[in-house]
Amino acid sequence: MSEDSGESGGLIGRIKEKLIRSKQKTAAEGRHITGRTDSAHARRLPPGQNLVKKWPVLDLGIQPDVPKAEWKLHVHGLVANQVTWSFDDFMALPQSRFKSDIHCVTTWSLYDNRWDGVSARTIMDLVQPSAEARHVIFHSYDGYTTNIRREVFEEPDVIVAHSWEGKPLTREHGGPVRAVVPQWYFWKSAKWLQKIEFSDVDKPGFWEQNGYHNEADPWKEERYS
Ligand SMILES: Nc1nc2c(c(=O)[nH]1)N[C@H]1C(S)=C(S)[C@@H](COP(=O)(O)O)O[C@H]1N2
Ligand SMILES: [Mo]
Repeated sequence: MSEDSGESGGLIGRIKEKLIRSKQKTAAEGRHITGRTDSAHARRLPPGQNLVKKWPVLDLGIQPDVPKAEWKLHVHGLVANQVTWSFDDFMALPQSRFKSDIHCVTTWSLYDNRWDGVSARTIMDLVQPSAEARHVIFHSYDGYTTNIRREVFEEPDVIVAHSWEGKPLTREHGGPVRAVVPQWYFWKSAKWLQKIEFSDVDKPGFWEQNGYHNEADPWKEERYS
């Protein structure tokens, strides 16, 4: 049989299959949908995620109670200016307000979270990490750790937050202060933040050592390693 015989295994059959696949892809991406909400949704909700309206709580079973008067944030490692901020010091730093979506690896997403705090860029300006500091490690009061690359920390919407929706972060959600890394799955957003370490070597954190991906891009579904 010649290639272009038209039977399903032939050239035309394969072209048809290719066309169908490309149509399915277009449909999945919602490219030709004129209803704006649907296509916006397709671009906003990463694969495998489901929208929730209420914010779930996830932790390792410990929710450390750190009173604001005792809370301190230590920024250290490969930086020109190592700092330790009390809660009052932290509140006196230049403040930022960002709105972002949460995507948790357990498949829930929550849109439009308004965060107040100090942006990662402000922190970098103050502590001046050295060029060799390619990695940022968060250390928390419950012993939790998580790691991101410096470029991820440098994204303009990364914030060390003390408030959510205009109210102080509750203890269950990581108050007094937590990290928020909106572009990554939410396990990278350390609650009850105690230390930010700038390092020349990567240090996989709690979940990264326990089967999660070292990166956490929800658009690439970097869930488990
Ligand atoms: N310190 C600390 N930070 C943490 C965790 C934790 O157990 N301890 N859990 C992570 C995980 S897996 C998720 S999904 C989010 C959950 O944040 P939430 O409870 O505010 O929704 O926090 C992340 N940050
Ligand atoms: Mo999670």
